[in-house]
Amino acid sequence: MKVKVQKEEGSSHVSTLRIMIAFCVICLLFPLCGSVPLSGWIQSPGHPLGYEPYSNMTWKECAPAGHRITLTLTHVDLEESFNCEDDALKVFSDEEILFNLCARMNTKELQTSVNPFLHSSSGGCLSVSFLSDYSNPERHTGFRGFYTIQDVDECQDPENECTQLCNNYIGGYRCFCRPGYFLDSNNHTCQVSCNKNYTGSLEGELKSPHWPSPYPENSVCSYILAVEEGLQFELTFTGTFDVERADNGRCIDSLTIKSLIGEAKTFCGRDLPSSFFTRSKSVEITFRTDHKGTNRGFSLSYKTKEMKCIGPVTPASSLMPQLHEYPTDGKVTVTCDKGHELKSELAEVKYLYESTCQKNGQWSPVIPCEPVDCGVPELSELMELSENDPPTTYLKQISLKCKSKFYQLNKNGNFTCNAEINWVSENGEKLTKDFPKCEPVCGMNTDDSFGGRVFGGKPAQPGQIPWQLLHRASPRGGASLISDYWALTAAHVVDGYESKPMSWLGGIIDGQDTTSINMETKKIIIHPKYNRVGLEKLQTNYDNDIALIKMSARVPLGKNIRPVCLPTKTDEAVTEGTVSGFGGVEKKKASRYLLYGAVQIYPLVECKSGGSKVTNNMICAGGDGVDSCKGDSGGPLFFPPLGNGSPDQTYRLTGIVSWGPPNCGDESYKGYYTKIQNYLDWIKQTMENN
Ligand SMILES: *[C@@H]1O[C@H](CO)[C@@H](O)[C@H](O)[C@H]1NC(C)=O
Ligand SMILES: *[C@@H]1O[C@H](CO)[C@@H](O)[C@H](O)[C@H]1NC(C)=O
Ligand SMILES: *[C@@H]1O[C@H](CO)[C@@H](O)[C@H](O)[C@H]1NC(C)=O
Ligand SMILES: *[C@@H]1O[C@H](CO)[C@@H](O)[C@H](O)[C@H]1NC(C)=O
Ligand SMILES: [Ca+2]
Ligand SMILES: [Ca+2]
Ligand SMILES: [Ca+2]
Repeated sequence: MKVKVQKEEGSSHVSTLRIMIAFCVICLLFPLCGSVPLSGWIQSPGHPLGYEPYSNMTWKECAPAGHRITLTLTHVDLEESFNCEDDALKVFSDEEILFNLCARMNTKELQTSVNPFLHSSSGGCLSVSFLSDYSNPERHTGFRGFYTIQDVDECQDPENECTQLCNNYIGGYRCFCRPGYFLDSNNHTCQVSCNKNYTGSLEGELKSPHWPSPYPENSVCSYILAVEEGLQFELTFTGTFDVERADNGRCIDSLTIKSLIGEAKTFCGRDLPSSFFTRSKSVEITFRTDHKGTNRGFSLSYKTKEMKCIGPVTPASSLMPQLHEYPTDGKVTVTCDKGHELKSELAEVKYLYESTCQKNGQWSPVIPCEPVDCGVPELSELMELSENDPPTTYLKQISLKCKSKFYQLNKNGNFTCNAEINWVSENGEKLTKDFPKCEPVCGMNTDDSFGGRVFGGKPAQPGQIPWQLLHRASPRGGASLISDYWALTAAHVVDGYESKPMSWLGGIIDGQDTTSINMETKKIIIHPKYNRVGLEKLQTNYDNDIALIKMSARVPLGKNIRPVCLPTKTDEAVTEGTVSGFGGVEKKKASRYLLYGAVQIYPLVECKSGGSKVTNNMICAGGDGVDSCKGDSGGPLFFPPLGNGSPDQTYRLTGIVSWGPPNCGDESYKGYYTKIQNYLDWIKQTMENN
């Protein structure tokens, strides 16, 4: 089917006539009537007799720029169906559906709820589609309506608002301004002409437009003050100052004063700004206003003054002499503040130079005083900075920590960069490669599920006695790790090995474990008073049965291998402890597994079984079927008994398994241990010197 447009076709309906008259009046009012197809009728095929099944009619019209199309339906009578699925009249504006109509609609209904919405956008298109299905149970007349193309009154549209006055015309609109204003290049905003160039003027007054009446909206006024070199301006605000400001203090309108040097100053509100010197031979004053408000503006007077310089020449410095202002050609000595220095090669001395006040009010030369930089310190392999890439200049703080949780710093790890370019602690100690130190955390095990005393020889769990070391080959013996390099053992275990490297195992509870940590000795130092007896000096009476072992490499501390603490000289004598080792059980020579047991410690006088060999350098202990045997020698006797240690009560080495009567475990016999407390100085000195 074709688009069907009929012009000025007569109709008998009275209401249609009324609408037509209205349409003709519209037509008369607009002179464009003749040039574009301004109006016309559209109707369904066969109207008013009735439409056929399978009718299909479409119509589309587009408006020129600044116009829109309005459609007025005078008559709608279509077969009624749910959602107008059978026969339908659809109206679209720019491809978007406005209405989907069917059934019979009276004129009132059309005029109130349909026609007011049937129009295109400005410059847009309106289209109609009419479709009927295969059957018509009754005769229906179809639809009829007329369209007009009209100018859009943009002055009514808030989005196109002109800031002052608006004039609508056919095909467009124009903004215009009240007298005294001009239209901005955006064609909508009205502005005042208020720029002024006062170059060469030595004094005068400067006011906002219309002052003291309210200043105009939407204005940007730029004033220029400029004089010759060697002079500056003094600006003094006079009378009322009233520039619109929001409640939150933000400037809605603003007065901005920008000199050649320094930051621009911006003023608003009602407080009269105090007078000031521009420190510059020229200034640009900008006054900006928004689209509303009735504030009164500003008035200021300007005068020229001789140029002066002011301090500081550069941040973090002081001047000699110290004055409020300095005349041109005046000289000052600039001294950098503590912790700051001159990085420039121009400076002969590292922290002071002379500067001269120039005619332009600026100092020359200006060399910045920069904070000294301590740099990233060199640290031991066990230590690191708490932060990556921390700032390292004057007064900045760095924080050190140990990389491994099995170590701890022996001093506070906070250091500050001082003026002498050193990292120093709160107490003034200098940071060096050897200070502070990461020291192994001693006397801690991984025995957290354990509590209470333990009796009898029981196998140890991994990490339960992490300081226990084993020499598996002959002579089988034990030792106790006391740092990440040193271990303590009995002298008789290592006698004869001082010049041969020995191989010790750590982190081990099963003597056949092949995954244990293997340590080679670098030095074995037997106590100088270790008592060898007999002609060939092949025997010993076990006095001073103690030796220090230094490993050839740092022991890799971890969960299962950690040092035990040493006692202090003031520790009270203990009456109980735990002894451990891979020594004999019952009649066997050696145990495959690390065993431990609780022992009672007795006063020496009660240990008569030891006979004449017993000295004050020994501790005697034993109990409830637990004793140290051959093969345990060199191993630890420690306190508190295993299971009772905590961060507040760390495990301390009380004794070294030394000797005992041949039948170990015998109730009446005791074991003898080297008393660590008697050797603390020797241990400390030997470790320091080797
Ligand atoms: C109506 O006619 C138009 C072309 O005149 C066609 O594109 C459209 O598919 C037709 N619609 C139906 C339902 O026949
Ligand atoms: C303002 O109007 C002029 C002509 O009246 C036109 O040339 C110009 O493009 C318009 N400017 C804007 C921003 O619309
Ligand atoms: C102001 O006027 C002076 C001369 O009177 C001129 O050199 C200068 O360029 C002008 N400044 C501006 C911004 O128009
Ligand atoms: C070290 O400095 C950090 C912050 O850098 C602080 O949290 C900590 O308390 C300081 N430690 C000491 C012991 O002063
Ligand atoms: Ca039908
Ligand atoms: Ca218009
Ligand atoms: Ca305003």
